[in-house]
Amino acid sequence: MEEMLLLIRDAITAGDEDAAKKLVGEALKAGLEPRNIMERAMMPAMEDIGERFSRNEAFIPELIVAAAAMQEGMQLLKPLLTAGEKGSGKVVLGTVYGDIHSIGKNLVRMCMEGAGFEVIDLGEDLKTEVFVEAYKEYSPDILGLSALLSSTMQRMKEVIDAVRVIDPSALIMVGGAPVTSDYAIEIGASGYASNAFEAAMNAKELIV
Ligand code: B12
Repeated sequence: MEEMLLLIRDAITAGDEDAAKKLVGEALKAGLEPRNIMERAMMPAMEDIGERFSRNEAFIPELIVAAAAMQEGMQLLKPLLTAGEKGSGKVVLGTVYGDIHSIGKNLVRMCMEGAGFEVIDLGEDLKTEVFVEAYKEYSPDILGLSALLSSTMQRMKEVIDAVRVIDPSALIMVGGAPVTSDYAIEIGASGYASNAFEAAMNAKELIV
């Protein structure tokens, strides 16, 4: 089992989409839990490649192929993660302006759907006005903002302030690698989570 997780991790870091898909399929057949595969093989792979990138040992093309291999593996987990109960509430989700990182946000969507939320995924690189318009249009129970860059995470405060003008009690959750719970409190967010599974749990707690 441990070896299988290591192979998945290596396939993703190497950006081998076919191997990633095949190995995730095999791991599921062997009875490994989707959450285990995600937390112990796929996410560590992205951390590895990110660290190598920081040390100038990996470059953008490697990040791109690793991300593609990760998405390929996620496709197999999606039906399992999203096959949950229904009727928890409505979530509007998106990545803030200037930020095109989508993997974490997509994972949050899957886990929230698995927890029974209807999720409207607005996509990535969204201007503050897009969040405000979507909030008016969908009246979600929760608005979720994702940011992966220390430069773009500051946009989250801008979105929170703009949405609170139209709804002072709006429930807004924030997340993404550079975001901390202290930062979430500082910018006035209603909730935070460091991973997608926790995001779904915290979302449920927020709306009870
Ligand atoms: C893959 C990747 C890319 C891919 C993205 C592909 C895609 N479709 O997403 C590409 C190649 C496009 C990319 C580009 C860039 N990247 Co990049 N990238 C990464 C990498 C390696 C992995 C990110 C990832 O997918 N992680 C896996 C997911 C599962 O984790 P996650 O995103 O953190 O999400 C989890 C939680 O944070 C949380 N969460 C996320 N969102 C939300 C939202 C809510 C509401 C909640 C509650 C929770 C939550 O739940 C998620 C699931 O568990 C990271 C390194 C790293 N360790 O993060 C660098 C990293 C984020 N990138 C970085 C940089 C610098 C860039 C570039 C500027 C590089 C460049 N010079 O062009 C560009 C910027 C592009 C842009 N404008 O956005 C830096 C950021 C440094 C910083 N602090 O600002 C990092 C940290 C790499 C590094 N170590 O230097 N990148």
